Amino acid sequence: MCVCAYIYLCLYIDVWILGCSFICTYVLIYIYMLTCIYTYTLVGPPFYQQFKFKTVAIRNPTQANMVGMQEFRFFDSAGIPIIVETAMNPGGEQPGVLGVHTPNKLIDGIVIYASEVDAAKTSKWLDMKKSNVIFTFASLVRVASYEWVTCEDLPDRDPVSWEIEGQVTIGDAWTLLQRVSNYPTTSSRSATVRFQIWPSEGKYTYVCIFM
Ligand SMILES: [Ca+2]
Repeated sequence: MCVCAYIYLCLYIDVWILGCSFICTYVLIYIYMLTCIYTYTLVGPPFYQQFKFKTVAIRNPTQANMVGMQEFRFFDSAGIPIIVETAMNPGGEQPGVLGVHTPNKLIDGIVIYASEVDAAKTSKWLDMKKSNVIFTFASLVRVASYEWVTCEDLPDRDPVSWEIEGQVTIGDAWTLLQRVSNYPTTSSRSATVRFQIWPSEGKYTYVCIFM
């Protein structure tokens, strides 16, 4: 019900039927606004259990034959990290020693900085096939934003175009949530790149107050 219609209804009931004062009307309007705020704060990111990161393009494919990132993180509307259960890379092909640059390195919380590069300590995902990374959560989650961390070396491998898709339950169809094209990914090493895929819930509360 719109605000004007609601106010008119309150006036009609209070004044012409119940004989109440206008104060009663104001109380009802206040209750209505509280209800409205409550309703809007329920609005938020939809639920998904899996997310897919699809590499569309890397910075310099003529100089690099693979994509790479050090970390990938998801956050709720309050900016609180949401723990990923697994990160898989179906069809991917990692270079070098088997098992070193697997997709689980994206969610281990380890970032190696350029100043402390040690091949034995690196914890990054590399993929010569540039195939999709599937992030799975233990249950349905509401993701509002995500971020990833560039590798400690070779900016040519950084993603500059990608897509994020969500899946409600494993086996369902994927829903495209965000398409990023020709993003000016920083050339800084071990740098964090963050993106919002759902507006903050605070925005909805703000709109409601001015109704
Ligand atoms: Ca890592």
